Amino acid sequence: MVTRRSLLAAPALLIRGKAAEERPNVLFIASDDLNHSLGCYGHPIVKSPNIDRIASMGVRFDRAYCQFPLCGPSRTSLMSGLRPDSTRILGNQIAIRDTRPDVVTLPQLFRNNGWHSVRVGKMYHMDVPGSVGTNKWDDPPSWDIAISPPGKEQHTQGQGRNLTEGKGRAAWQTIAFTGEGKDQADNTAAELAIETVEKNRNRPFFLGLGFLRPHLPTVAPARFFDLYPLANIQAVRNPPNDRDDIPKASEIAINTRANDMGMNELDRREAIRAYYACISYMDWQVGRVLAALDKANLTRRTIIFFWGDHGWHLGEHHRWHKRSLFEESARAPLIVAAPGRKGAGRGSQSLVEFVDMYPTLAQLAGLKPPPVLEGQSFVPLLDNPGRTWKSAAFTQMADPPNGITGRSVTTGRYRYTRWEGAYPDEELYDHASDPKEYTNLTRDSRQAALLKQLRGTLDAGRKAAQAKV
Ligand SMILES: [Ca+2]
Repeated sequence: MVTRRSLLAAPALLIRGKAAEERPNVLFIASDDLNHSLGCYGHPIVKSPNIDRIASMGVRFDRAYCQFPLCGPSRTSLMSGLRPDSTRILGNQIAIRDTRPDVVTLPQLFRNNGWHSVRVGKMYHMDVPGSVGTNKWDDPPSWDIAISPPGKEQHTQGQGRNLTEGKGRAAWQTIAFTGEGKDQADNTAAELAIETVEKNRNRPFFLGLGFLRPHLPTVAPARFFDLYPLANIQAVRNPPNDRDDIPKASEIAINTRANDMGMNELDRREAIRAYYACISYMDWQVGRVLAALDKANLTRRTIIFFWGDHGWHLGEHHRWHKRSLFEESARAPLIVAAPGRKGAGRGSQSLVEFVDMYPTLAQLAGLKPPPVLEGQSFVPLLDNPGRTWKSAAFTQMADPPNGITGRSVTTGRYRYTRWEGAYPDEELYDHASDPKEYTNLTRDSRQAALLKQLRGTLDAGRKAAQAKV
C-alpha cells in the first residue's frame, strides 16, 4: 500500500525515535492588546479575513479568559502553564526565570523534544513602544533563534495626531502612513516568519510570532484606515450612573486610562477607527504567513494557535485600557486550528483559560508536559466544541503601588470579583440580563444566596472548576 508517508521525498529526520513528518509544526501567533473586534467573532464592521480563515479551519473560543489582564503576567502565565500566583509575576518588568529558574516553558518543551524553536516579535513581555527591538524580558532557553525586529512606532512618518495631547500622561497617537510599512516591526516579523517557514519545510518547527498591533501607538497604512470611514464609527454610550457602583479599587487599578482619557466624542471615534485599522493591518500580516505555509504545503501539518494576550476597553465604563476585571479586559480572542479535528469551523461557548493552552498544545503534539502545570487540556473541545466543560474561569489583577489586589471568577452566566488590600469591595454581574456589566448586584439583598455561592466558587479555585473527562 502506498501511504502518504512513503510518498514524502525527503528522508525522514529521526529525532528520539519519531519521524519528523509525524511531528506537527506549531504556528503560535500572538496579537498585543487585541479584543474581540474581529469578523469571525461577529464584529459588524472590522475586516479580518485571514484570522477568520484560521477560525474556519479550527475552533473559535468565545469564552476564553486570560489569567491576568496585563502583557507580562498574562504571557508568562500561558507560556509557563502556571497561574500568576505560581509564576509570582504580577507586573511587567520581570522575566519568568527571575521567579521560576527551572521552569520548562511551552516552546522549551517542544525544543527539548527536537522541534526547531523560533521567536519573531513579542512573545514574552516587551514594553511597546519603549523596548521594541530589544530582548529585555525574553526567555532565551525557550528558543533556538529569537529576533525582536525594531520598528519606527510613534516616530513613523505619516498623517495623524495625539488624541490625548495635553489631557493626561498616557498618549493615544494615531498615524496613517503610505506604503506597506517596511519600517514597522510587525512587517519585519511577518517576513522573518515567512523565511522561517520556507527554510524549515523538512523539520518540525515551533514558530512563536508576536505582533505588536493593535497595541498603541495606533500606526498602520492609510489603506487600512480607509476601510473605516469615521461616519461608520460610533462611540460607546455608557449609562450615566454606571460608575456609581464600581469599587474604588477597580477605578484606581485602571491607572491613567479612565475618564475617557480626556477625549471628546470625535477623539474617541478616531481612536476606535485607528484601533480597527491596526487590527486589519495585523490581520494582513497574518495572511502573508498563512500564504507561505500554503505555498510550502505545510498547512495540513501545522497546528495554529491565534490569541490576544488579554482584552481591551474601547470606552466601556469610560476606560481605554486593559488592567480591569470587566469582561472586555478579562476575556480575549483564542482560536485553535489543529488538522483533522472534527470541530473545525465552529465556535465554542465552553469556558477555557489561557493557562490551558500549554497542556492542550502538548497533547496535540504527543508530548508529555511537566506535572506542575495548572491548566487543563481542552483537546476534547476541538472535536466537540459544544460539550460541557469547566464550571468557572479565573482572572486576577494587582496594583502593587496602590496596595490593591483583585480576584475574579466567571461561571459563564455570572461574574464575581473581590478586591482586597486598600479599598476592599466586591462586584457581581448577571450576564443574562446585563452583559455589559453596568449593574453591580452586591448591594441587592435578593442576591445574598447567589453572592455567597459565588464567593465559594472563587475560594474553591481552579481544581473544583475543572472539566470532568
Ligand atoms: Ca455600573
